[in-house]
Amino acid sequence: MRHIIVGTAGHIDHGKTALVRALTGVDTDRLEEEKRRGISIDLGFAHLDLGSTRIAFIDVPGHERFIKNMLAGTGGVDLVLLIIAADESIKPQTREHFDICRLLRIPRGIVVLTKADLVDEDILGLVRLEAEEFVRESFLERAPIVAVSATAGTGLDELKAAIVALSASVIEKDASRHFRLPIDRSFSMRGFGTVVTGTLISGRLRVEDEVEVQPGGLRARVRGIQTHGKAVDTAEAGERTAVNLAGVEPADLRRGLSLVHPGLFEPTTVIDAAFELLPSAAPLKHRAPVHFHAGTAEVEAEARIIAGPGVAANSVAARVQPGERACVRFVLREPLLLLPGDRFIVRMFSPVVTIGGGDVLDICPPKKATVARCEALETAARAIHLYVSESAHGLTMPQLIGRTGLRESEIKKAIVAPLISVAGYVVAEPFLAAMLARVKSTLSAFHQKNPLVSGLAKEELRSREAVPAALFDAILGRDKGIAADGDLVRLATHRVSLKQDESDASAKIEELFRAAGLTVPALSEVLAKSGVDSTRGRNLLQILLKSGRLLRVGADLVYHAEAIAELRAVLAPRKGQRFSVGDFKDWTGISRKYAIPLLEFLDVQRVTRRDGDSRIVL
Ligand SMILES: Nc1nc2c(ncn2[C@@H]2O[C@H](COP(=O)(O)OP(=O)(O)OP(=O)(O)O)[C@@H](O)[C@H]2O)c(=O)[nH]1
Ligand SMILES: [Mg+2]
Repeated sequence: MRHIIVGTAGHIDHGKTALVRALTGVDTDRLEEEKRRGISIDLGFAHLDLGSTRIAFIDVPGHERFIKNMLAGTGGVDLVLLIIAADESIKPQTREHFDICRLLRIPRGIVVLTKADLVDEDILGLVRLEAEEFVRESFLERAPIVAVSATAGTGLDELKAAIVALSASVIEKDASRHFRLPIDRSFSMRGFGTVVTGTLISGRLRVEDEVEVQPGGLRARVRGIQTHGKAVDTAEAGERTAVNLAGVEPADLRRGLSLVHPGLFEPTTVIDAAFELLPSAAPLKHRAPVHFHAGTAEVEAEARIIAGPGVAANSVAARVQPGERACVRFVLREPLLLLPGDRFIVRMFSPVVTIGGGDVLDICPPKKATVARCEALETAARAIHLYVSESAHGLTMPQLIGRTGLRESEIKKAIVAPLISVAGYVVAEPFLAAMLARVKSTLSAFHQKNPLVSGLAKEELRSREAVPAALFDAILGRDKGIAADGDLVRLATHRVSLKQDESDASAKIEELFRAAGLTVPALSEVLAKSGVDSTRGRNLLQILLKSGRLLRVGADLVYHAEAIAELRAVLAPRKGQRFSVGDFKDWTGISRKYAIPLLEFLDVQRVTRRDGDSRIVL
């Protein structure tokens, strides 16, 4: 089954609703007020199967006061029926609806001349010519023009055939993309609870899925799905979808919100966009207040013209001229869920008329933007490169998905030189190179100043660079010139080299400990005798400890390795023997003060094992 969404468009009273009813048998004017006034106010929905094509009709109101509602229905349309009443020809909302369809880039359509029964052949021929002229150089230039009468039933078969023929060229919306459902209705249904409807513009939805309502971030569970009035397990992109939700109240939901998969996207209040001002509009001024429509949503916004050649930044004199394209920032009064590539429509405040529309380029732009930057955003790979270069330390895959709306596989394709993936971050090579250069110069200065210290604390280096620990480790690991030794980082070439007086002192310290054997001297005493100042003395001690010639047994207790070897030799012949601290003192002549820390040290070394009050020689 092929699914296509067919929307109506056209001036009030031109027979849109009557045509949908003639085609489907459904009167989409359901509201009491619609029936009373004989006009459509809100969107109407009906469907029809033609062979293997399932057509969902979205009937829109023509009244200029309800363009807002018309816009909420026109976003996901694959094929538009541009309705022109044969007895009235082209009227203001014929133009405005047609402009909207062009700006939203609806890809195809059919011009339908309605109420053909009310005019003679000559007039019909004339209106046909006017219609041809009207759509010249637009997406409808070669579109079929079909004359119909909803009352007489003429032309309907020809129209159906034209719809089926054109639907063959509809590129189906992509079910493999991220799920998005802009809500166009929400209500409560007896026995079901909360229900929302909308055109599933991308991805797919399954019963029992968890969904997120954006903006707002509420979570809900999909209790049931209907498409075309039938319960289904899965709805796919391109289908009109009704979703029964558990966990949210009807009052939490309304037209303009979207359902998405949880945790992927954040709403935004500032976007940069490629904007097109209609030739019929007045020049657009910098900071003009506008109505911004995207998907089923509408918010008030301020248009800020982005500086470019001939346009000074934030200049009050900046203007977009009629018929021109420009880069424009929209500052939204309320957050909206938008993604790059979304189409939008802009309407003026007074008079409230459609003045233009465009493509969302960036949903999280930096404070200052330029035309060149906006232009770079038009290809995904360049946009990703830009986002990564502008970020503090690269972006993760979830961040890139949230920023671009692309799939992981598409983003991966865009990760080409100079971008690379490191520890879950996409970073730019120049950023890595600059960081490594900084780290090396810091290390080199540090070694120069502290030749006796083997390295600088990694955490100190990392916090200077302000990057996450895993990323920092991976970046350091990429450079053979840097050696990480536990928590210390050094240049790979750095060796602690002792000057003559230092190596004398080092030998002296070692000798003092060796000579002391198990009768351990106080540290301060040894350092005082070393002949160098206490800071250097402590550094030398560190080096000796690191080399293994001295061993740290307690906080202030150091033994020469030979003394410990001697102890092991005392214990070795007693393997398996149980002994007390007293025995140990007898065997070694060590006082109780030192026996305890030494035994604990030996426990750790697995020379002995503590067992209750006694120990066993291992
Ligand atoms: N004679 C004749 N009258 C028609 C035909 N189609 C619609 N009408 C009449 O025209 C009037 C308006 O028709 P609708 O279908 O409500 O027009 P619409 O375009 O949906 O109007 P809005 O939704 O308010 O923009 C109604 O009184 C219809 O009966 C037709 O083919 N022939
Ligand atoms: Mg109508």
